[in-house]
Amino acid sequence: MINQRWDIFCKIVDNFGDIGVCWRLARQLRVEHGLDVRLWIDDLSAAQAIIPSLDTEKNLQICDEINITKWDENAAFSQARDVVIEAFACGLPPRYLVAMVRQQSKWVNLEYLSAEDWVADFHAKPSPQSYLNSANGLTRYFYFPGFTEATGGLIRERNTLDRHSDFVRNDHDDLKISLFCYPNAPIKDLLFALQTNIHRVSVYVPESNILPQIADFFDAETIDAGDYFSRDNLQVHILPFLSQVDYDQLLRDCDINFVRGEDSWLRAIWVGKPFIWQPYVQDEGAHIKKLEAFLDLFYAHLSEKKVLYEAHGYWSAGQLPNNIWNAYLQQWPTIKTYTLQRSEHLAQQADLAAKLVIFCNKL
Ligand code: TRH
Repeated sequence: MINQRWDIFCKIVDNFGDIGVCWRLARQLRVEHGLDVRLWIDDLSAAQAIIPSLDTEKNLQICDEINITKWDENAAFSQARDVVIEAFACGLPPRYLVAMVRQQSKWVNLEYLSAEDWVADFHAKPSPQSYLNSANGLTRYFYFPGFTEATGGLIRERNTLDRHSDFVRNDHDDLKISLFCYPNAPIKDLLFALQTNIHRVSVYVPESNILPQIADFFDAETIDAGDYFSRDNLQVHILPFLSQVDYDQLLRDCDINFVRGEDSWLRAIWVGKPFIWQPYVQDEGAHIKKLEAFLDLFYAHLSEKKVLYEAHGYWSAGQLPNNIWNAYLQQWPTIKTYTLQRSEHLAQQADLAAKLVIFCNKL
């Protein structure tokens, strides 16, 4: 397995999830499995938020032992690698497919994470391809991450469950909350509820597209990283967009984490603290099915789970009544104990990178 050469193709569609997942996976394949990984990225400027050392002017470079190649139509597609990971059905360049046929590369499409039941039925299924001619020998495999043994597993590095951190230095006994969500979340409802909380609350907000809502709540004309606002029992700290390592630490330090999409969702699970997840909005309410499937799976063994369904449901629907939030807070100690146990239980399963390497070896 050592020195096997892998390619990962990443198209940044929207937000940071695509590159966030690809970067974590690339690093883990390199560090924990010794693979020679090349990561193709179509939008280096967007990727720089996740890979701060990336030079957006360079088409070829090495960051953290990963070969990064700018993916545009002028790129050299003549050398395909042993294993090719197509992230989130991003579509491979036709000239690269020609090289894959020559190399007889193993081709895996990494899918989005979902806790829905159908995932296990579709995971690892082959789809013979007929590019160039009908029998080119290429087969594209669907690789579905997931929460059960019958799926492709969850991204989790070796040190993920190391819970020590001191990112947020806060001497007070405040309730600490991190806030990362989509702009349609009821951010002002949340801030209003927190303002009237009986204990002090500190909210940490890494820079993202929700800052206008926060500025609006505090009647601020501008808002930037480093700003601090307070009203009654609520303090809000605006942070810069953090490195993944620092973001993970922030999650470890907070008592409640609001997370979104795919990668921050998973990190919130691994830190074992209560969290509220907002799924990425999809057509025809597909994200609500995804949310319900996850709540059913994750809180399966919690008897008092109504409050979790309500808090998540309202958060995704764009309003958060005070009584729902207060009910959630009342349950918080129970949710805290449960989340930690559930996180540790899930971490007993093999992780995605380990399963992916075994899967590709067997192809
Ligand atoms: O940015 P996202 O909304 O990404 C989404 C989802 O992945 C969604 O499933 C996908 O369909 C869509 O993109 C295209 O949320 P996500 O997945 O949590 O990704 C955010 C990444 O940013 C994650 O790797 C954590 C990282 N991050 C930091 O590194 N620093 C920060 O300060 C913050 C807030 C996040």
